[in-house]
Amino acid sequence: MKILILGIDGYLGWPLALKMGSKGHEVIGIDNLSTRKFSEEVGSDSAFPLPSPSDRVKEAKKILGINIDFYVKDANDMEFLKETIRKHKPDVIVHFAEQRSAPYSMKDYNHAQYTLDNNLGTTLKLIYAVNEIDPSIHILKMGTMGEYGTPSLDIPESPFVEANINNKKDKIIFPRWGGSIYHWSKIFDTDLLLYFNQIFGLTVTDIMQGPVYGTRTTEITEEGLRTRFDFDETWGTVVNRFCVEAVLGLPLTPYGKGGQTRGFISLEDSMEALRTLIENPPKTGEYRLVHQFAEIYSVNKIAEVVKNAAESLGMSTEIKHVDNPRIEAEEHYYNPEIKILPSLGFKPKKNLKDEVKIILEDLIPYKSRLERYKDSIMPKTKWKK
Ligand code: USQ
Repeated sequence: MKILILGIDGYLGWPLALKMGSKGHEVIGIDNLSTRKFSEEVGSDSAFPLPSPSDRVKEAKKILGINIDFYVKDANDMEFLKETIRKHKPDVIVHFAEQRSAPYSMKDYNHAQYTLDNNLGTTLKLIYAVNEIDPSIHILKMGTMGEYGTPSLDIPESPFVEANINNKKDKIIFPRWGGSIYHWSKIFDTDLLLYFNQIFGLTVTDIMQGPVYGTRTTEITEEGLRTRFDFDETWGTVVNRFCVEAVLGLPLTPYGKGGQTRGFISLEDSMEALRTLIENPPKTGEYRLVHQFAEIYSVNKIAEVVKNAAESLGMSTEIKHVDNPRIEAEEHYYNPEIKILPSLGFKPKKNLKDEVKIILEDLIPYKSRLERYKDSIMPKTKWKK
């Protein structure tokens, strides 16, 4: 298959390029390198130094023998996007080219506005470009489990539910309630995809994924192939952040009560799930919503797992609850359905406990590099000023 990845330079984009290339698929990618720039903006950097795009491509060729076409361009540039689709004629376009941080989107008006402009702008351009050039191209879009918020209802793996209001029945969209402007941008993306699936008959997989953790995939076998790894308060996600806190001897920081519960997935399992969805597309003209996570944990449980793993490696670690900078439920019901990936034969192979140990071992040699960015770790971005 020919796969075009929008956002190929990111935490998920790069390992997906390596995975799909290693499986014999043709990989083309676009990235404007914005996450590199934004991480610098908040005084941080990837835990592992990142090669330049051209060096990444060379390493992939040298170590894995794969060819990747990497364009340092903006997927939010309609003319370039159309030119690339026309030139390469992909079977599937993976859309990761979005600002993916909740705290970044909540810093101030400018960051909120950028998040909405960039994320919705790119999705809308992709929809119109695909419709104009070849509406049968499969759009595989990264959404988030955070589109639902934390309702006191089971979360069905389907965009629609049957509602009964005043004895009248109709199909309605299952309620969503984002926990940040970033999460709202993904809700609006879903609305656009649902609408244009009905109008243009586009073929769409809309993935609701939980937070991803980890440093490794089957293909990341050498330093030159590593993907970025963020840990600062803006770009780092909870498991990866706790691992860096442990390595630096800082307390682990559950926000508030720490009962916030999410569906987590390792980097390797996320890549395998994506491969499964790419290789098993929906029927032409179908909109398919997929839940993508492996294990459900609370933030408190994650802190405990990281503490135990760090102690088994000889580090002394404490857990210190800090004031929650976000506005979110700190204790809640959480029961999302998951049936589509298992029905396609996908089974997660990794678990949090084992992976956390590997993350810690991978980070230890970079301790002095991490020290340089220590000031970016404690939460500063408050939802309500
Ligand atoms: N949290 C802590 N302590 C920390 C960091 C986070 O308690 O030091 C808590 C947060 O308050 C939140 C939970 O951990 O309740 C998850 O936060 P996170 O920063 O790991 O993840 P989030 O901001 O929700 O966003 C991340 C990715 C995003 C993806 C989302 C999936 O950045 O791109 O869409 O995970 S989900 O969480 O299911 O919406």
